[in-house]
Amino acid sequence: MTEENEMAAKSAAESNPTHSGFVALIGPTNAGKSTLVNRFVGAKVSIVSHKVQTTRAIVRGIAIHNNAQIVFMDTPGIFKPRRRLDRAMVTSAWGGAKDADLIMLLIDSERGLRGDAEAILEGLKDVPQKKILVLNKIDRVNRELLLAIAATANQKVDFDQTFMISAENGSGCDDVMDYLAKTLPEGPWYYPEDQISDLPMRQLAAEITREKLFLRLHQELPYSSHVETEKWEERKDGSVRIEQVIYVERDSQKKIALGKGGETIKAISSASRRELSEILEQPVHLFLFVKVRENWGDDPERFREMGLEFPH
Ligand SMILES: Nc1nc2c(ncn2[C@@H]2O[C@H](COP(=O)(O)OP(=O)(O)OP(=O)(O)O)[C@@H](O)[C@H]2O)c(=O)[nH]1
Ligand SMILES: [Mg+2]
Repeated sequence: MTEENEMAAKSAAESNPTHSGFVALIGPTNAGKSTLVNRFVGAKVSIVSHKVQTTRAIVRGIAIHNNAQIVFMDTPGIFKPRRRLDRAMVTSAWGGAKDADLIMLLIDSERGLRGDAEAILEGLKDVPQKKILVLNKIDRVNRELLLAIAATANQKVDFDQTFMISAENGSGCDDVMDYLAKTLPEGPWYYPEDQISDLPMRQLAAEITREKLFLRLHQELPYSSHVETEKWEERKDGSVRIEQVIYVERDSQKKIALGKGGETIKAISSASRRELSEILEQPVHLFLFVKVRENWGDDPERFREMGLEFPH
């Protein structure tokens, strides 16, 4: 570079400095937090389902917008915990908020502020970071209702801004990104430019299978199960062999997970395999084993696998 070019580059960098920071997405379960993180990142980094309590631990999704690198922390939904796993999930969500530069409260506009949302607003009052309110699923409700929710929430918590979006169809999402890119502090980026998540591939693969399980199984079963990747073998022919274990709590659950003639597990396996080979861009041989482990919900090792603190 000539001296002149170097000076020009330096002054461009000074007038357009990089920004970076951590944004925690918190909210009631099923508000659309994971859907929104995937949209911001532009790839699937966190699993989504129509069921509550899909996300179990914090997933970081990394996006670049203008000259900012924005690290989104997708957190488990906040609800009234019953089991030990519930408590660990809710604790991890509030922990994510504590670690963030900025907190985004995501509300399902159709459900409004009843129940868990009210308790979260109460909890946010004393949180010192800058907070924004994001009303999601605006494709489902009318404008008057949105304005009413925004007014009530803003009376309770001092939000810097309110946005109205649809994580599903993308409307309003660019405005949020513009705001974040200029509001996050100036500073160097935290991650390499091409990194989109902090989740190791083995764990993402387990999550993808867990998503298929959430979509296929019903009642208490999704909540009584847990997936771990046990083996990952790259083969000479360019394919990969992945072995995963689905833990359930009782033998009766194992029967349901397998299904008649194994048809349920086969459907879960082929849906997961298809998505994994798309993500990995290579052929995948997926082997799923269902094991009964009665008290996995009280086993510290399982919590560690998930990236959760074990609550005593
Ligand atoms: N109509 C509509 N549905 C949405 C929108 N955003 C998300 N959803 C749906 O809402 C459901 C929950 O989405 P998730 O992204 O899993 O919600 P979450 O907040 O991460 O949920 P937990 O991880 O369980 O706390 C899914 O069925 C999504 O497809 C939206 O803008 N409009
Ligand atoms: Mg989620």
